[in-house]
Amino acid sequence: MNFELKAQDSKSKARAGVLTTAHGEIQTPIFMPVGTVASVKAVHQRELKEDIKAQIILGNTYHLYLRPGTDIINGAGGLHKFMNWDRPILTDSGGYQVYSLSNNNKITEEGVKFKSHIDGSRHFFSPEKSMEIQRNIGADIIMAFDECPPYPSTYEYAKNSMDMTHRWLQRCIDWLKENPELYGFEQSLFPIVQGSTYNDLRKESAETIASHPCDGYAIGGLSVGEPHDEMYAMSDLVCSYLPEDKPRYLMGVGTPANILENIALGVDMFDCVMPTRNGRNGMIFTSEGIINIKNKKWERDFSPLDPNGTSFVDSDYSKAYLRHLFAANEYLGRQIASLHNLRFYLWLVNEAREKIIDGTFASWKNVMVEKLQTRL
Ligand code: PRF
Repeated sequence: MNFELKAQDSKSKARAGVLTTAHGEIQTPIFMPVGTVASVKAVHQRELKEDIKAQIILGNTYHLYLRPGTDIINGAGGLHKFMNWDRPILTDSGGYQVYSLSNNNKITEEGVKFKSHIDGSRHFFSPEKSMEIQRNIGADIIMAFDECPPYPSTYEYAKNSMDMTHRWLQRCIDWLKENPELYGFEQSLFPIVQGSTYNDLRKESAETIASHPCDGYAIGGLSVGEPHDEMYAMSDLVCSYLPEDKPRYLMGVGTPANILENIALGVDMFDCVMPTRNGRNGMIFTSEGIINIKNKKWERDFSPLDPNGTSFVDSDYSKAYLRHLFAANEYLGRQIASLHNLRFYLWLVNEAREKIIDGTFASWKNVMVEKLQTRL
């Protein structure tokens, strides 16, 4: 894997780059649609490529391990083949989803015991197990097994958890050294910085993580309930200790405004369920602000869904029509909203990239952030 910086903004810490993987190039900054169970909910792979212009998507170890199971994905020849997606894939390592979804999970030095959210069956993840599953899934970027402490956490909890995440990282690295790739292409391990909202822990974690030579580095443990300013402060601090010449991935962030603010701090990669999950709930993100399409206000608004939008649904359908689909609980409403929102997120990061390259990012960002937070 190779990362090349193409431009750096002079008025902020924003960067534009190209990340090259075995399944093609990724232009950064980039947003990665979430395809938890080998499906980006309500959108086809063809739409993802041709309409949304997704360059990389995300899968989840936790979900894919429980269903369909490692054996079936391996039998298909890996996730790319199983789901017919030939562009890059990143998988999260499983821990975060265990903490947020499973019942009765128990974290020890060895790993995490948990009960499936699907059928209550008992399972165990460790750093080694997560690496084994991620080898079988076969994503281009695989994530280290970490613990994301809840917010707020005491200093003591955050410190112990961070130290364990660092020990777990070494176990991931050791296991990968002994166990080569299964499908003949490179898989890059991204380690994850933790440390909750404590400056000294974040610094220590970033320095520890950065001491391992990796193709990219992730920032975890943010967007878990802390105020936005605190998230930005942590992200800024961590970026200052991560290598300049490697991509930085902020996990699970966020709103369009959060993404632009973090690009300005030097983050290159993002993922979030918001465009799809909130989209299925009727929330439409546009360059002028946020629309709740279920609102009665749109009942007779026959204007295009998003006159500035860059996907076909933006001009093909009106606000009134999409509102009707939601009112009638039609599948198509959720499909249109998901496609629109994902295209909007991909458009937004690409605009950011172009502004970084032409030197106008910082002032553009400030204008956009205001608009993006407006409720229409
Ligand atoms: N760790 C992992 N995945 C994550 C997170 C984390 O801290 C977050 C936090 N926002 C989202 N996804 N492994």
